[in-house]
Amino acid sequence: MGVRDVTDVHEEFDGERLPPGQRKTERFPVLSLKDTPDFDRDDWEFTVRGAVEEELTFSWDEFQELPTETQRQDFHCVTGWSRFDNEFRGVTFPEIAERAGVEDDAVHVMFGAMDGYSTNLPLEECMRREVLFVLDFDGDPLPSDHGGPLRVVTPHKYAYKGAKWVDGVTFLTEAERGYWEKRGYSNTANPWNEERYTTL
Ligand SMILES: Nc1nc2c(c(=O)[nH]1)N[C@H]1C(S)=C(S)[C@@H](COP(=O)(O)O)O[C@H]1N2
Ligand SMILES: [Mo]
Repeated sequence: MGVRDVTDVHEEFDGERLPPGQRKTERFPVLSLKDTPDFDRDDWEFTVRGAVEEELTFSWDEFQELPTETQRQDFHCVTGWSRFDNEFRGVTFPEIAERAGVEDDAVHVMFGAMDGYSTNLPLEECMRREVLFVLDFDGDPLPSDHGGPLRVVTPHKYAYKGAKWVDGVTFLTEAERGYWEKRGYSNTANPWNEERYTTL
């Protein structure tokens, strides 16, 4: 199976590969609000809820049955570093959405996580194959500090739009804000426009 290279996503936003005000790093810093949550594969559950035709629940084993793809992606942190060429294997957002059947009135999405974090995006900004529910990073299971066993990545947005330890998605008929979006980080988070903070 090949690797889909999506490191050209910046072209869509008329920007350079390295967004303005970012520094390229080879390291992969960990940024978490709280401690890394414990993962017990027997208790783990992933739910799809809200404005869908069928609410879904996946056990760990069931989630492993979903089709995955491997992509090469860049990662931009709002605190000013970018890490290029990360290889992520995961399930695409559209794959999950299609299985649940998104209702016509759904316009927005909220991601939930095992540490209580949440983050939101408009539906159309999620219905992109590079929005991945990541299982593996550079060929190995995603390290727990980086959100393993499952996290979201959003290479078209600053990385706080990607929930680590993601355990559910809710389709919404009205926009809502997640953890950082309520606390001053930009709701839109486009790195090529430097949408870092909400100006109040
Ligand atoms: N569940 C959860 N997801 C999260 C966070 C968090 O604290 N909890 N931090 C966010 C922020 S602010 C960033 S920059 C990235 C950091 O990912 P990393 O620790 O793998 O670098 O995860 C995002 N997703
Ligand atoms: Mo962040």
